Amino acid sequence: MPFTIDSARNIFANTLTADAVPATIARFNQLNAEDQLALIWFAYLEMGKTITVAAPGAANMQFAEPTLKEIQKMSFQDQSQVMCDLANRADTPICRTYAVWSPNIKLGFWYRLGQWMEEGTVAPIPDGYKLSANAAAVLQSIRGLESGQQITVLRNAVVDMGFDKDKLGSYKPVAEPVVPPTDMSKRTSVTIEGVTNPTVLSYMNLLNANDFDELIKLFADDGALQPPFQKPIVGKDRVLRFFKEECQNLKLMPERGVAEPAEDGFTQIKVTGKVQTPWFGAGVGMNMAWRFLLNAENKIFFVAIDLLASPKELLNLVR
Ligand code: ECH
Ligand code: GLY
Ligand code: GLY
Ligand code: GLY
Repeated sequence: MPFTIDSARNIFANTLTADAVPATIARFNQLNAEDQLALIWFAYLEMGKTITVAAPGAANMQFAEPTLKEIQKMSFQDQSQVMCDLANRADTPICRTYAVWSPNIKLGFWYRLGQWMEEGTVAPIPDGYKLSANAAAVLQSIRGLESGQQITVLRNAVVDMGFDKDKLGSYKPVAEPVVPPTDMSKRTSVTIEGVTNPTVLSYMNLLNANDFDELIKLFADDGALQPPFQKPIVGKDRVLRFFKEECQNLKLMPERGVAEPAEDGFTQIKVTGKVQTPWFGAGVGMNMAWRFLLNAENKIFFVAIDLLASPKELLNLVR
């Protein structure tokens, strides 16, 4: 039977992903907005003691600037209301504006609000705010996660805030401009123990170089990419848009892998290694797997990117 995107999702099915992340998010989503905001505040402050977040670039901040200015002028009470509205995914003008921002713009927006809350120029989390028992339990679970999982929980919480995009009808997504690809003379190339497949090696090298127009040529027309904890993004146009909107300046550091023939002349390849986000650089190495399914022409029919349950999973290359 030929592969479908759905059946492709099951290759290397015994890959252990970090289920603690969606489980924590689900519990977080049960909390009321005040608790959600206070919990993130406490988690963010605690994490800041061991890992450093990079300031967002100006290119990133320009889109959030008008909304930030608007919030700056409000009373503390109105500021708190805006933050609760975002957590509640309410239908307000600010929540609608926020909804269409790329993840990096949303993160930059909260980064700035966090700075102002710390300074005391924007409504802080009330001194001595006491988390509910449930919120305290969720915070305790977050403390127990490895840093790559912690930042994924925070990122997902931020991405999910605001009005529901799917209820907007047609809209224009707002993302930071695409940086030019790295100059040829400055590019790096990875080596992967156990994998010599040129498509897989080019995938890593082209993504590291922000060369999305070349990267997308590695995909089959009906190819798909599945980001961590998400449904597959299907079709070259959509995948290319995702690369340009959400995948700039990543650092992929694959370590090892295995390649095996599959049905219909397809090849399945699993690679494990580390990934860094520009927000935390070398401070956080996320333990990742890539599960590739290549067609007979060596084009990517499917690739899943998984956040792994533990560093031990980096060595799990069995089918
Ligand atoms: C304060 C209190 C009130 C509420 C809020 C606050 C602010 C919170 C802030 C949080 C900032 C969090 C940040 C998190 C960043 C996380 C980044 C991650 C990136 C992961 C990327 C990966 C990429 C994988 C991929 C690979 C591919 O091969 C294909 C593409 C792709 C405190 C004010 C909210 C400020 C900055 C987790 C794994 C490898 C799939 C992308
Ligand atoms: N500083 C990380 C970013 O703007 O993407
Ligand atoms: N957390 C995976 C992504 O950047 O979409
Ligand atoms: N390539 C940017 C970084 O992760 O440091």
